[in-house]
Amino acid sequence: MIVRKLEDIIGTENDVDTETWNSRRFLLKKDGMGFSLNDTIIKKGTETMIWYKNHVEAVYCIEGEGEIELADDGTVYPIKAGTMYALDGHEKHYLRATKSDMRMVCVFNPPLTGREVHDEEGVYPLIED
Ligand code: 9YT
Repeated sequence: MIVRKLEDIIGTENDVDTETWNSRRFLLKKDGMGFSLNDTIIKKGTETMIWYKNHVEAVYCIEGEGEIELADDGTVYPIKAGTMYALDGHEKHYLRATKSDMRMVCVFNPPLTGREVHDEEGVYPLIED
């Protein structure tokens, strides 16, 4: 069994901070669960272009407000605490924290391996053994 606390992750190598988001990585590939689990803050007033070509991701908002816009057709879905979205089709999108920081619980399959950050296309690399 694995037990971890956010307070023990903050400030470590599993706390990945960028200009637009801060991801605290609870579970990674090395934990052997088949998925990764992060507690992520999307910073207020930011927009992040994301395109998980190599992963599916489920995102559950537990604090804050914002929106997700699909790049393909411009559909915008509002997000607030209690909203979940799942990128089951590798949708390219823009994630915006409009009114406040948003706090999201993020699950990736295949699992993230460590300190992934988006490349210029919004992609995380697929790291295989
Ligand atoms: C919701 C989302 O995809 N945010 C970007 C960061 C990512 N969730 C991560 O690496 O935790």
